[in-house]
Amino acid sequence: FIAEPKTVSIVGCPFSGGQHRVGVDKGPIHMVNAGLVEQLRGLGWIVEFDGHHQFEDISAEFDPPIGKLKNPRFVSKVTQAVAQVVGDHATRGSLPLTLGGDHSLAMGTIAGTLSRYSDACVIWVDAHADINTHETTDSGNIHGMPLAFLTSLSGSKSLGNNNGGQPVPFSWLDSVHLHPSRLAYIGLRDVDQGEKTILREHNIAAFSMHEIDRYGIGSVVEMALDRVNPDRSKPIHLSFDVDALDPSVAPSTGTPVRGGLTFREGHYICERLYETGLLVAIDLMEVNPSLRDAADVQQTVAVGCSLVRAALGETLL
Ligand code: HAR
Ligand code: MN
Ligand code: MN
Ligand code: MN
Repeated sequence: FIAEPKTVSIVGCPFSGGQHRVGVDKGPIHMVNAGLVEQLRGLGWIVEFDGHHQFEDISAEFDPPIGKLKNPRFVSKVTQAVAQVVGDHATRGSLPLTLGGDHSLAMGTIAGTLSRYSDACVIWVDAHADINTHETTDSGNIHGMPLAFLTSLSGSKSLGNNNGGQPVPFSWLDSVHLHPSRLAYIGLRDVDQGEKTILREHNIAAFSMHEIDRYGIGSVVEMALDRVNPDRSKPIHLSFDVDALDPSVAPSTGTPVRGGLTFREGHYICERLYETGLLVAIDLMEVNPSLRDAADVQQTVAVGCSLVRAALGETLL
């Protein structure tokens, strides 16, 4: 789907409004400063990067919670802008690579992908399922909810219709719908009770660390593709939360969970998806350079860059 010579467009998203820890907005800056642009050029890509996005802030004073949802207007506005940018890059035949920032951004990136490729499927690599609805969320942090909005389990209608004459947050997503049969998870190990019910009721393809232990990562990636892309013909959006990796591999992230993917398992997923020739968009999310010491930050940023290179064709031989 991506035209030759291949162009990748980096969408740097210094955004942290979908959760409460400061610092995750600095992730994209660190990854670019680590030399990501040059590294991707070294793989033969034409790399477009014209600076990180500047998001117009909506301060908390003007963005009180709606139900349990925190910063709903801010997250909605930012993700809508991201959807536009990602959709524009995809429409021009370039591959959008979005660097986060917190995972609520995926509402924007996946909506953008779907605007160009309506039959796209999503491979979501994460310790978490990020499919809490406005009702099931405990934290109210929207980075735990993007897939509920994308699959229309939550939406503007579930938030009521009173926003002081302004559009209700997320009404821009009303027309967007990712069918649950187009979503596959790899790496899950911290799934909330309400999310487990959703995964079961919607028969969503979910491969946890248990399945990886049992079948190995090679089989699991094929099993995931068999569910969402059986004849290997549909465009693929890869949304990679760096906390899918074990904290010993990627320590500097907001919600680390032990028992995660090894360095190789994470890279294998990226390498195999590149190899399909079907990748049309990539997200690399939740790198937070503020949480740990300099060595841990450097390690996490480096592994983030390395995952992106693997997804864009870097091979071992
Ligand atoms: N499930 C929890 C919640 O809804 C935590 C999930 C958010 N953590 C992430 N997302 N990093 O992948 O708040
Ligand atoms: Mn996530
Ligand atoms: Mn996560
Ligand atoms: Mn919808």
